[in-house]
Amino acid sequence: DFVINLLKHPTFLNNEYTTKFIDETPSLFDFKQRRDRATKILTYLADITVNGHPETAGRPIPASDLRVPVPPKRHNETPPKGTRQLLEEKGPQAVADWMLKQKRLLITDTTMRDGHQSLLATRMRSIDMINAAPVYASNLSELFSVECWGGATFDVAYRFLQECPWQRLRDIRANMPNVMTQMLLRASNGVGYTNYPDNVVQFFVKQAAESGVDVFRVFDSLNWVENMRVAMDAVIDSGKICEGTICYTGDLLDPTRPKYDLKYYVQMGKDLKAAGAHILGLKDMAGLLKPVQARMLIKALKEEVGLPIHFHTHDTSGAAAATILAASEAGVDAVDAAMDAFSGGTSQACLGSIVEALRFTDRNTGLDISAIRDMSIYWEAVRHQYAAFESGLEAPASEVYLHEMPGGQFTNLKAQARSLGLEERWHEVAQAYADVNMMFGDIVKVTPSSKVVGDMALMMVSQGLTRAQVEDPKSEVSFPDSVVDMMRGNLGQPPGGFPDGIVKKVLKGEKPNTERPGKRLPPVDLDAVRKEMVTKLGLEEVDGEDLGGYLMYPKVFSDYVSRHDTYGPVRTLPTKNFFYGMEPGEEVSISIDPGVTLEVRMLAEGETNEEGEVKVFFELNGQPRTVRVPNRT
Ligand code: BTN
Ligand code: 3PY
Ligand code: ZN
Repeated sequence: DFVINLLKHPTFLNNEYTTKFIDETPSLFDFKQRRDRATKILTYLADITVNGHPETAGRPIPASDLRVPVPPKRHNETPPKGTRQLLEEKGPQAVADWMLKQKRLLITDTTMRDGHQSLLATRMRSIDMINAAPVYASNLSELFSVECWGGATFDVAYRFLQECPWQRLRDIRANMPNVMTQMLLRASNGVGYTNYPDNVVQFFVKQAAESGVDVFRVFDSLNWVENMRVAMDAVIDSGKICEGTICYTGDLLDPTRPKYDLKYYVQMGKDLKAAGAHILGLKDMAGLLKPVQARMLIKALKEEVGLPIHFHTHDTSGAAAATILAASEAGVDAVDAAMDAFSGGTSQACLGSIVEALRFTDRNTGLDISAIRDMSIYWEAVRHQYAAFESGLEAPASEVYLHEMPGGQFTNLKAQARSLGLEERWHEVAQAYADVNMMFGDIVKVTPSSKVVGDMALMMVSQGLTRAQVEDPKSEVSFPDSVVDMMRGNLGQPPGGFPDGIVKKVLKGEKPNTERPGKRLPPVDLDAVRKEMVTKLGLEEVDGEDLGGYLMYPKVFSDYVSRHDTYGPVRTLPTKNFFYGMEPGEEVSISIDPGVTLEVRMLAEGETNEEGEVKVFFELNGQPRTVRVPNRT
């Protein structure tokens, strides 16, 4: 076994072998561990083959003639230098200065984060991203950045995909060394749904920077700059790019909602600049910014703040491209778009079409349109594998201007409504969502404040309550926990505070905390948490990445560890097999480590015995292997 390991090791294969290599490569002695991992993966494949994946049950099935996603050919062996080299060599301020000097419109590709978060309930697996990353490096090196981390992807990776989000980040980084990676950070809410103690936020940012994030888009779910400083300072200290971000809501020309007008946004932009932002993010999470307003807003921010501006929007209304082109004319520096196959609807606007629209103009993006087409053909095949997670939004919807739901929440809330039997009453949910917003004082709705509004709206529709009934001091209403939490001040304060009436009603006289939540949260003893993880989870050692996972989501992370113990590194499975198992006669190659590949052939499924167990017969690297799993069907 030792010799076989040696012969297959990439270092040996590359003729870089010395005896020191044997001393320094304990994995050569890992054959027992590897056999264990193979058994675990076979157990997973057997279980899914027999019982199906719990998440795809009852959902649409991918077409039987599913095209295997094959990444396009790379145009070069050595990727050209990109924005990452600029950051590494000259630092974050140099990147910001460079942005201001560009004539072209800079583009961020969101396919690997917001694209699938908004279209496929965040279910894209790492393997489908890592296979694309080298092609991005070679063929799309003119991109400003690739958004591939943060937001909901962190939690979903552990919780539903049984994989480590940090490893995803490291693998993308290693395969795409020249384009900056970008993440979405919910300021003091980290990548979670509640404010964390300051030292947790600081630790998380530091680890994310070390593991490979270059650009941090930092926003607060109530647009409270005060509550963004800890995260922004941590990003600045790490030497990475701090994109301090304004969340856009409402309509800045609507005379009935004067709270969020041009003056408001310009002031927030100035505050973010004063707080140290290198770039000003403009995050239109619901896709509400209209072309005329975009022209006004971008122009005012450019003139009065002076930072490079990075604009993010969603295409729920169908009008995102018009807004992006208006923003481009007004001088916006960078915009987000998703590769064609992952664009439109609740996702971003179509990247290829924006590139085409600007071609032959003075804002030509410099991206190779044929490389985009080739890449999108790959993404199309990837998307088809996730048919079970499609939301089925059929057409653009101007209703978004009524409810103002973020693109990343829309499909989720719809699924929640379905599970409560309210799918038929979706338009009532949309109206209730708008009513709740006004009842809460017209707030920014973005994770986590959007979840609070959604919880309240669903409750009102399912219990048949109107806004007037909820607000009536004489009626008895039991509010969702998340609403109580927000009114207590645990997510911070919106501009002007929450209306007194609703605070009194929700808190039943309890006094809210209107200070920054982090000010009251005691620091977490990180060493004690590491020790707790060793004893509770049976881990030998706890690195910063695992600690970061546990600090954000103790239960989700613990469940991930215990499933990993049973099923091994299932992130290495092709997506089709991860969700649907194998068919008799099917063969797959599973690369569990660089240079270590399992060749698995599924032979047959046996009968179920009296104990309710099934034998599943495989060939593993040519040797017969049998796995027994419970039959739960
Ligand atoms: C997940 O993280 O939920 C997906 C991977 C683990 C699912 C396995 S499949 C067999 C077993 N039965 C379940 O319902 N879950 C686990
Ligand atoms: C997130 O926080 O995940 C978002 O996408 C907000 O828009
Ligand atoms: Zn978004």
